[in-house]
Amino acid sequence: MSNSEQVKHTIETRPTKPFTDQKPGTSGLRKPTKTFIENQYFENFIQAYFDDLNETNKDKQATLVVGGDGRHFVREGTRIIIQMAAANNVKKLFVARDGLMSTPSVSCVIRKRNTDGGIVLTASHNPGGIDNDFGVKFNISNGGPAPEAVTNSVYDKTRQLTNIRLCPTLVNIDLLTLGKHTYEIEGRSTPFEIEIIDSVDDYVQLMKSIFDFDKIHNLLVGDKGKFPIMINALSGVMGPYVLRIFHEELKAKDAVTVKNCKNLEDFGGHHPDPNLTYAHELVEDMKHGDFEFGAAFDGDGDRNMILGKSGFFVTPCDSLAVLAANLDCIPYFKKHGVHGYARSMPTSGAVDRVAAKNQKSLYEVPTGWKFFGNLMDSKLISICGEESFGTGSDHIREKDGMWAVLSWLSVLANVDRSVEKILHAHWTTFGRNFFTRYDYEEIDGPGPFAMLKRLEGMCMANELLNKTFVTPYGNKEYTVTLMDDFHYTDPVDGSYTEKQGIRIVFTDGSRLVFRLSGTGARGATVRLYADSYENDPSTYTKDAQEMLRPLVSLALEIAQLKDFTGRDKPTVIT
Ligand code: VG1
Ligand code: CO
Repeated sequence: MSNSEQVKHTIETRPTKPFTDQKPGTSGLRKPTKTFIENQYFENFIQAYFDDLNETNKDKQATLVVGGDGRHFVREGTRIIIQMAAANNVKKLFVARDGLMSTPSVSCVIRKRNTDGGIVLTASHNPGGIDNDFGVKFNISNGGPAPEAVTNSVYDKTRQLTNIRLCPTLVNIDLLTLGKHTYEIEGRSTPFEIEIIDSVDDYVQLMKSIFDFDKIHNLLVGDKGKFPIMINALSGVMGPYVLRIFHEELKAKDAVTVKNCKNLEDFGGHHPDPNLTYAHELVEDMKHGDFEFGAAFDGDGDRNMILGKSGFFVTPCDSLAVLAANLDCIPYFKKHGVHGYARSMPTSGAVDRVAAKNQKSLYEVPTGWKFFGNLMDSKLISICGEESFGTGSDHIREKDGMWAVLSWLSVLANVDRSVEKILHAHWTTFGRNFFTRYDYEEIDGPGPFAMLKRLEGMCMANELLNKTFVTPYGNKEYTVTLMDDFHYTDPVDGSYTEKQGIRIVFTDGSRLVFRLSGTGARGATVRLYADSYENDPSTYTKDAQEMLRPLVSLALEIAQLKDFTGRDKPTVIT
């Protein structure tokens, strides 16, 4: 469908008052949904973004993609962005049908259609609905999350904003029907264009160019017998992607059981976060042993959780390492080669061992996908990941849940049909990094900040260097070889980032990390990460929590966590 109206829309300039708290965190701006809806809070943030875009583009008219994860206010937010884009010199908007597009898919569309960037309306793994969270992420022309230089500049503008611009008469746009529309805007020499695009098409084509779909089809329903799997979309944006890829493209409806593929504005009241706590339904479904493989995604589809038969859990750190070690199972990497690997700082060192064996470079960056972009653009890395259930490659510039699942199925099709056996073989070759993360979520008051402050002071004074601790649990000894506040200089553009987490490294290579979450919308969330390495094969089948108990107990002691936070146990353990 194509339509071109004759009416001229006028631009209205509406006064507003600036907000002081619109600083984007690890991945966009996240706040309670009501905060976004009230007092033009959302409009202000979007206006600051357009102001910044027009300033950096020197008023060259931009083309952008808009999509979201379907949570409450995504569709209305999409309509507001349309009205504001028309009034802010945007040439063209590619709008996802019904406002729905996964974060990786937005990245794909930005790259494929050469746009200047995109806006993703999502608070990702945070719960949705009128009483929960909403969020906005900006992506740049490489398809990746805006780097800090951009988000800081937008933030500066949010604090000075005096008015917003929009075309209030641009209403009743049919977001459900694919097609192009052009609108005449008064005061603009060029018309404003909108194209409603399919949410899934571009992305599916990209996946088909990366993976051997025939081979995955054969794994699922081929001559070696059915390979039943379970996919749970947690009522996020991934439903249509799952149905299209597994049922239509891979023609594997018989083998692929799906759940929660209908997108809900409040994700059914759940956290759309694929981990053992919040994706409990998948864990239960897997326990019976009827499925060889299980996976879940987060609200916006960039995270993934991988389970093997009977719920065998693959930690995201191991998932990254296993994929890094088996990239030759994926046609894309055969064609493009494999540059280096990267992981976020708190992610376990499992992938480092694969890098060492394969003689590839390994980069360690701060938490947040935005730090991988330059490394990929400069062909320094091909694959990267975070302990927070994020895995991806340089096919786009976001982490990609579906890519991770198709990568795993490729490994299962080529190496061994058992996830558990693949992991055991991996540990036999490389040894095993035991890893866990404790989250203490939504703590009120200043305690968490004071705790971090004290740890920062300990770093500055080098207080713990060479100190030996006997752990309160298990009488194990640990000697500190490094304690610092992680900072990072981007090797490509030299940009510098500091205070990215307190890191304590021990002589045996074990590590503890403490940081505050940058994605929460209320209170403060403390994250504690523990990583230790074993190369004694008798330990490989041991329970990670059991193995890490001494290290974790030491962490709690060093940080005096209970005293500062009032919490004696975490809300989530992964
Ligand atoms: C968390 C994760 C981080 C991830 C970020 C965005 O950030 O720890 O690894 O990149 O979420 O993921 P934080 O600051 O809360 O620890 V997503 O899927 O919510 O955009
Ligand atoms: Co996400």
